Amino acid sequence: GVAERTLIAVKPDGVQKKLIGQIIQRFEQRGFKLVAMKFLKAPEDLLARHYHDLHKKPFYPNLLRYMSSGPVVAMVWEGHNVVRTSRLMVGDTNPAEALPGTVRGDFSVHISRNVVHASDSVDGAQREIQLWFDRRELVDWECCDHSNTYQ
Ligand code: YYY
Ligand code: MG
Repeated sequence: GVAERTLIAVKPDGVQKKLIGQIIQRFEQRGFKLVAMKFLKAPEDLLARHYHDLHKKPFYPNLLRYMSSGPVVAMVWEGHNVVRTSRLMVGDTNPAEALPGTVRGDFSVHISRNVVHASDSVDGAQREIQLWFDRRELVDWECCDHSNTYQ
């Protein structure tokens, strides 16, 4: 089977705040492997499917408006425990609770503009990756530092 993968996205506020490079850098430096990446204005139907579990929440209309307000960077990252480790790197959903050193804890203050998305489970990640990427967009390559990252 394929190693664990997750969907990370720099949200429109993260793009506007010029954080794309810094966010990518954190995942690269941690030792995860980039599998796919694209820059796009997410279509409304994609966002609706991405957030379908939240469609009854009071914040849902604002969430979709925000996520479609500008371009995002969608990425697939791979590695040992990448789903859980990414959630730790991204920090609490509410930036007020996100620890310093996390993406949200370093770059955001309000839950409605929390800079980045990270899948919250391995199953959720698989669903989201299929939603955002065609199978052919997932790049098969050897990461030269593999033996320095893993046993
Ligand atoms: O997975 P995560 O992004 O950390 O949080 P979710 O509970 O999946 O909510 C998705 C998204 O919705 C969150 O990143 C911000 C927004 N949101 C909000 O605007 N207000 C809330 N009370 C809860 C979530
Ligand atoms: Mg979520």
